[in-house]
Amino acid sequence: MTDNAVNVARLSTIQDDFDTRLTALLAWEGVSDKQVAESVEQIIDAVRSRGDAAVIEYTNRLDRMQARDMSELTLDAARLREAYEGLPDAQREALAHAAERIRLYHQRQKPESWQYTEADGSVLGQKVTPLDRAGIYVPGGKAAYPSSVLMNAIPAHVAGVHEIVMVVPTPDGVLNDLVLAAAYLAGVDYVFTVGGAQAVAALAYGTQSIPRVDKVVGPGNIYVATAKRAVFGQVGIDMIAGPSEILVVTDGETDPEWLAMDLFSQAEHDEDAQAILVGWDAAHLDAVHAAIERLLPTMEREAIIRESLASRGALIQCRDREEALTIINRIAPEHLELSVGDPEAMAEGVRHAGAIFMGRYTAEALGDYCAGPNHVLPTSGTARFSSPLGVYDFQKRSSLIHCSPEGAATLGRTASVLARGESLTAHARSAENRLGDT
Ligand code: HSO
Ligand code: ZN
Repeated sequence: MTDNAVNVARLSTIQDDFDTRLTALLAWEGVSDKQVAESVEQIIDAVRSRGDAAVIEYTNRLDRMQARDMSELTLDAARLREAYEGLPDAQREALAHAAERIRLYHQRQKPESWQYTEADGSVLGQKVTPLDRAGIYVPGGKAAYPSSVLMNAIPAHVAGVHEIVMVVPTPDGVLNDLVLAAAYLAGVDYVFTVGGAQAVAALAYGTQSIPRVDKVVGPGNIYVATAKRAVFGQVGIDMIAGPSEILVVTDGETDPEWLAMDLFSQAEHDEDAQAILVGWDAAHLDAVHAAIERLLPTMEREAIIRESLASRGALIQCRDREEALTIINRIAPEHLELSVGDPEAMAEGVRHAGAIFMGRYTAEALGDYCAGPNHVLPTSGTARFSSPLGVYDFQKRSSLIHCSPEGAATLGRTASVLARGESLTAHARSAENRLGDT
């Protein structure tokens, strides 16, 4: 190997220490920095007690701005439309195409209210209601993704959320027109150019200018993630996302260069991103490894990809597709690419994955932008118990109970016995009042 050789772990399931090595590779420290937690706490307290003034101070200091009041940190609907209309045609059309597909997909997710009537005329049901207000955090700087604006705001809009408030830091006052255009397309109502823990605190508690929301969603750096965790309970949050991940399964028949680039596509997000390939054809894994070596020097984000592959990447050789399935379910990846000839058959065995990309033509990158499904997905193995961001995250359910006189009598007898068993006499008598003559 030359000095420049790509360092990516080669594992095989026949190694005695395979399990230990896989566990080490998957280990990920969540948000747990004491100093960060302390300064976030301070920021939240300041915003709670001093509102706009504290938001302006932190924004001026941390984002090098000179705002005197919140109006200078507020963008109106006209500014968003202007950003959209000013885009080069190709970008405007691509953004609109993506938004349209994401909207169509999410419309299918809309859960309906339901109810049923029992024999005695009592009615039971469930009523679905959108949140009044949702807050969407959009990172600035290197992770400013217009596609993420669409993925966060469109489900909220489809859910029927009354007001969508977006916050986005603009260090040095630099606005990203693609982000603003995406906000326009997605139906965002207000945009404030603030970020960090101060923006999350403002959304959670409200200030004189920033309306208090019911749920805060969207990715962010460690300060944002820590702040979201801290305000959880005061408001809802979507999730605390870890670095992006992809697990690609190959049957040995996909072009090795396609697979190398699919791995790069997640690795280029950041040094902590995780790209893993699993296959049962050893010669093919060698071919992908060679393709990685060949293509990496051509990548703009070569250094990030190189570091991501070296620290968290792997090419895993397994015995057969059964064993590949065991590995998939063990990892519970954010993105799973089944680059095989019969993805439907294989997908039947997949129990844990944020999103499943089926077949050789379905590059994960298509899902990141415009296939339609959401790209906000459970990471770090949390696909074991959670799901992609969706319309249901912006709605909640209320139970409905409407007793007929007969129903009140039947239920009253049962409730009375149970209430007396709990020594709660008012409960019992409240139920007994409605027993009627029956
Ligand atoms: N793969 C990222 C989303 C993204 N990719 C945005 C490109 N832009 C997390 O799912
Ligand atoms: Zn991506």
